[in-house]
Amino acid sequence: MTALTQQQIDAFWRDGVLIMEDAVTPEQLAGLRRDFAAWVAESRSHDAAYGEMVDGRPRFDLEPGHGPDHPALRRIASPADISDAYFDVMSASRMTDGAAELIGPDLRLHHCKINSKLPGAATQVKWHQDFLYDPHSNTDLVTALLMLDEVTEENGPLEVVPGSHKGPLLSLWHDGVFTGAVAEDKAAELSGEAVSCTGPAGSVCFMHACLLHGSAANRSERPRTLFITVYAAADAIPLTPNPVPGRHNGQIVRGREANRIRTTPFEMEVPEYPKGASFFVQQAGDG
Ligand SMILES: O=C(O)CCC(=O)C(=O)O
Repeated sequence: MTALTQQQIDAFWRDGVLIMEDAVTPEQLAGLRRDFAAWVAESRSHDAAYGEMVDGRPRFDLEPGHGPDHPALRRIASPADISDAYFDVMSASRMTDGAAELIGPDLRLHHCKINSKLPGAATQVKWHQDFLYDPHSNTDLVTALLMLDEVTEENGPLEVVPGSHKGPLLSLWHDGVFTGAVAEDKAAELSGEAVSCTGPAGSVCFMHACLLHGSAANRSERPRTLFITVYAAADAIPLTPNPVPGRHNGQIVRGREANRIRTTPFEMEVPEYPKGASFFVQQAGDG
């Protein structure tokens, strides 16, 4: 049995976005929520970003105003590195099946993270398209935003502009400065066209990498936690270093490796060259 109907697949390619309920089993959802609750509890004893990713940068990011009585854990990088529950859902869930049906059959993990908006959290995400953060040799990338809590209009849902994945890509640079977001006049225009992606806990929102999206602050008393996994078709070659390093990044999670040599800049395995060997091809007559 497939995870998605042909109608859902067509809707994804038409709108650039699709919500699928029951993307994980109740046991998988409980495992994700259990580990997240433990990380929130642990964050109470920290007053600055902590933990360590594979490149040495902190894994756990705290929002300004975080404290022991008011935990504001904002982001966890590559949770699949430190939790079997997250690794399992990223690699072997109905969510993984759905992603493979959209851009597979051969599917690779690009990166994963948790974005959390605890009650009252001020965090907003400005309008952008993921492809400009994760450019590849083709656009067969899908961001899967799995809802660990019910997502409503009030707790800071993802907002998208359906159809915007068909282009253009809007620059994140303004007056020579990288702002990470589209221009402010454009953002105001997009807010008028936006649709919220809401759903019960356990739903996933599949979003095309070129879709314009953002999200507002959590105005409610209820948390909004998303487990976000970016999947790429196996033949999409990353053109820039991975922004969220992780030890499973680049791993094939469905199907098989594309028939090419991997050259992901930050994860490239450097072969051992025989002594005296050079990267440069010797010209005839060079010696
Ligand atoms: O956490 C959110 O609401 C937005 C996530 C997002 O923009 C992204 O993953 O690119």
